[in-house]
Amino acid sequence: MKKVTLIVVSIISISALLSQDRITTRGILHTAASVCMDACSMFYLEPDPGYNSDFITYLPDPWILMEYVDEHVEITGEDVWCAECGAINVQTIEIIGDLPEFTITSGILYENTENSFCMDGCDEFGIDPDDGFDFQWITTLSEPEILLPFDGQHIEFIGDEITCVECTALILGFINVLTDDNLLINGSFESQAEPLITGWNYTCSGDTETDAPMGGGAWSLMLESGNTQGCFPGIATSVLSVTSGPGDILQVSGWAHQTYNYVGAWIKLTPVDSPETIIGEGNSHYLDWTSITFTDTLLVNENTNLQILLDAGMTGGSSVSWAYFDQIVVQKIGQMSKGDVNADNSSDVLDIVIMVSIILSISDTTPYQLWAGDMNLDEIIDVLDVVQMVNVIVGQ
Ligand SMILES: [Ca+2]
Ligand SMILES: [Ca+2]
Ligand SMILES: [Ca+2]
Repeated sequence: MKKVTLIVVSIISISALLSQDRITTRGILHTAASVCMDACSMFYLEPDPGYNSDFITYLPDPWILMEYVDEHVEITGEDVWCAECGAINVQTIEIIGDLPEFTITSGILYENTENSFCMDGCDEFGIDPDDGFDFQWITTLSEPEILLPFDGQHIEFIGDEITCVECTALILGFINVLTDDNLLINGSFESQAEPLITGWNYTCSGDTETDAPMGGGAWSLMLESGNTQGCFPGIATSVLSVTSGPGDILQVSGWAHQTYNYVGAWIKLTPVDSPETIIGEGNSHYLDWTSITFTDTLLVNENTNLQILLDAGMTGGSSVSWAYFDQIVVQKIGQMSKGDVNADNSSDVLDIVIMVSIILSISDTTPYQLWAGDMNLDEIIDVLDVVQMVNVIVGQ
């Protein structure tokens, strides 16, 4: 009888080995309430974004894992099945830090084209600090082209302090561009190298993650795609800090990437109370960070509260995908006015000529022309608008 049992066990372990892949996971290790009364359910992992929550064990001696409790760890292992529960059986476990210790400063970056003060080339760039921050030299170790695109910009600089022959300087860790006229409060999902989610709402899962494009600092938003058999839509929204007005020209820019081919990641500008009305949008379905920019004129007749809507796309069935977003910037870059039908920044007889040709159906009407020529806000252009336009010109 014993012999037979042994044979059965060995067959199970061979088939298990054939189907097992090495698993890597990350998160905070906790002790678990023993739901299964076996060695598999003594510990569980509170996972980092993108990883699964699992029971964790080390079958030869689970108690060894006590020293990793409450630590942020990376684990490799294999799936095992105990009497009642499954777990990941640890092969390697390592305590990992969230981010190295960095020095953080904030201010205007400039290239040091004056004589070198340091005689060791460590003063290639400087930072004119904001209140509350110290002056710092910044070195690229003779690769200034890395920082030249940010020359003159207001940035957070997050770097390692190094000592050269004569000076101390920071070398590059991360740059987070601070866009002072950004109408979004928290478009980079961080402040001073700490993750920040302030100002954003989601429908499904979302969290900050250390994956950012150049100029986007250290953190981005990792947003779960919608799933037709789970939570959807996979969106996050943030309301602009000021109300937008008729004719405002808004430029939206940002970075996005997907983790699964053929699922998109969209940045959209919509009214807060009508998110299905897309004022402007851009998207990426690439796995690498992609820059997205679009510009739109707000063709409305009343002040409107707008929001940025980040859309992580949609998958079906068991597919899971995540989209990453960062450095979302919304700027008002111009203003169009009622009456300026030909968009030359003045209202005059040339605009009336176009309005008349529209009324006589001589020319097609663009959405902008319809908005600009509709002086009396009744959504058509007719002689009443021309009369009002004449009054405006005569009254100037
Ligand atoms: Ca960021
Ligand atoms: Ca005009
Ligand atoms: Ca009208």
